[in-house]
Amino acid sequence: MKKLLSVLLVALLVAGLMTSALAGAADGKKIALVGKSAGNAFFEVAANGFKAAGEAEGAKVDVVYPEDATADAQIKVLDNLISQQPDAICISANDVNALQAKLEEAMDAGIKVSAFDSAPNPASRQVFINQVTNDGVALGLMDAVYDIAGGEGKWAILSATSQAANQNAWIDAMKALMEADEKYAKLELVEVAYGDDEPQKSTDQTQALLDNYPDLKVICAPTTVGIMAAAKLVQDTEGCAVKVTGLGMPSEMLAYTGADDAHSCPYFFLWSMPDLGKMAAYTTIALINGDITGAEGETFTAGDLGEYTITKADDGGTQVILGPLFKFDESNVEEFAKLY
Ligand code: RAM
Repeated sequence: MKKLLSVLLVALLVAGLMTSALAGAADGKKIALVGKSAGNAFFEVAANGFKAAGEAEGAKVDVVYPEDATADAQIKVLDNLISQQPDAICISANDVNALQAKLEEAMDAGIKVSAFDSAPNPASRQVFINQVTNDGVALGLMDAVYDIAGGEGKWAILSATSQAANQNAWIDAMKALMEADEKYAKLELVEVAYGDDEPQKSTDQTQALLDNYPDLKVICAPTTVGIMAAAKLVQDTEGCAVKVTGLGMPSEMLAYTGADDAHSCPYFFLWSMPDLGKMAAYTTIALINGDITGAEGETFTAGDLGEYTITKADDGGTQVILGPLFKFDESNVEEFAKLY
């Protein structure tokens, strides 16, 4: 009897282990996550969230970075990935159109393709995981520039690369807002500079803006690499009255954020980084499992983030929107810096 009981117990245990091992929605699936460039903490944090969610569902997640923040370097990465036949590729695009042939090749080979953070054109993807609507980002940044500049004066943008799909979409939306709303009429955008999401180039471009426009009031950097470089240079430049805002990581902006003269950045924005990675993972898994195809109107459950509906994106493709823009200032930057 005792023996029978222990055999039964072992059998139950094995069955239990087997079901828990098989319980993931992505058991045995291979997913490749492709960032814009290596060495950018933004992608490392996003990848951690993606990996944790993907692996909890049983997937094997490979995080791959191109040599630099260009489409060519991403094409090399994609070539290599396609030959490995993962179940899905989720990519942050360095260019809107240049990846199309490669991503179509991937989809033709049966690989599901999603994009996060920076969207390649609609033909290049099945669905885009968008952190915040383009208009939401643009309005947040424009109002910050307006507020910090006191409603008038010269301001400049320090962007990532000139081809970056996400930054270009946000900058276009900011320009459209300036045209559409009289409120911004006294703000003069003097230049859009490109730091290529490289710290040194971003610092050099900031220095050039300071040199070329002595009466510049605000630099808006819609890139975490750019804002950190600009905020540091401005803060380290004695007597410099320029203020910096844009999109940043709290951990990278902690030293520069404050309302007083000693700090170069009164406030800046981003979104929930852990949730972005998680959301991208769940959306990609939903594609793999056929729960969604990426068509407008489809719904799916993104783990504990809840239910999401796929909507039409500004570019005519489809997207899922994560949520609102978060504002970080001296009241909360320290707390969020512990997270990302
Ligand atoms: C940089 C990258 C990324 C962008 C953030 C805000 O890290 O360019 O694509 O979303 O900034």
